[in-house]
Amino acid sequence: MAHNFKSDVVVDWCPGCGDFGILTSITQALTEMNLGGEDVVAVSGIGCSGKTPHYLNIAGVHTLHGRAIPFATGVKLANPNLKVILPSGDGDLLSIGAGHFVAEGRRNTGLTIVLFDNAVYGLTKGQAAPTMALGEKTKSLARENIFGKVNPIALALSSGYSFVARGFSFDMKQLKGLIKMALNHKGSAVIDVLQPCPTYNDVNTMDWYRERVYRLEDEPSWDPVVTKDNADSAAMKFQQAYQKALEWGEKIPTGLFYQNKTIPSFTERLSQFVPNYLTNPPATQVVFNKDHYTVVDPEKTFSDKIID
Ligand SMILES: Cc1ncc(C[n+]2csc(CCOP(=O)(O)OP(=O)(O)O)c2C)c(N)n1
Ligand code: SF4
Repeated sequence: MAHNFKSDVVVDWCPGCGDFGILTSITQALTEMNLGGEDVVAVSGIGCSGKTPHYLNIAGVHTLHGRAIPFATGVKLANPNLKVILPSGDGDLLSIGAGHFVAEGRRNTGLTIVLFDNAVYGLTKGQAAPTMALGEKTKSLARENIFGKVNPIALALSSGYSFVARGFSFDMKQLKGLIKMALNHKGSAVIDVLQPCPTYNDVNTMDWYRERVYRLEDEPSWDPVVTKDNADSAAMKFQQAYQKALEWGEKIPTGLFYQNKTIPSFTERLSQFVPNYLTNPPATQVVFNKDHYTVVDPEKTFSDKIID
């Protein structure tokens, strides 16, 4: 029977939370891709969203607040054959983890970041997250938000991510498709997922989003993918994506904003300097024999670096 990726852990999110749609989209995407439990690792930070690895029947790490990206980078570099997915919050990835978020765009390691964007810090009772608009007043704030808003799509594009998309947690068909595309993309991917937090955010509700979101793929001329054959158009496609990133209000675009298939991934760049790295990565090497003695020989590994 195909792996369905659902764990037995009881899900304790509030009724109506957008997290449910994201979790279902992830499990459906992994199932339809015919992956096994040993092919994927989930890494999250702390938050309601950060609980997602517990609800997936795969290896996962619920790591520190803001540190999902560095942890996931280690997993991917140790074994580039793994698909590494980061289901984590807007606070986690864009506030305390913002420096790592930018660095990951520059590296293009091959992570699939699923950004749970509810505009609040859900787990700590609804403070304004970096994606909340300036002047917004939710029921969990004593006064209107006095911070400016980070635009996750514009930030991801400017940081160099080679796959940038937006989903909506109540459009699981589109979201599932975007997750599959992101997991098949060799560089790093960000999917900003708009999701209601009915407990603390009474402004950006399910209906608020439903009235505004539209799919980019429904626009006949929309073509956001840069391939070797059309590499010259990369700048034009980037600008078109950036313009769409600024569209927010009466109409909010969802779908694939930009994908550049011509940028080498970090693991490919590393392999130029480390022979056999991609075919024999560190996490798949035999490190001890049947008697449990180490077979690692540092002198052999580093022989060319040893100064007599
Ligand atoms: C270093 C550190 N600072 C602060 C916290 C407290 N904290 C826990 S979760 C959280 C915010 C979670 O918000 P978000 O990432 O948006 O996830 P959500 O709960 O909305 O899914 C904060 C500030 C912490 N655990 N560790
Ligand atoms: S607090 Fe908000 S984000 Fe957290 S589980 Fe409840 S509805 Fe979802």
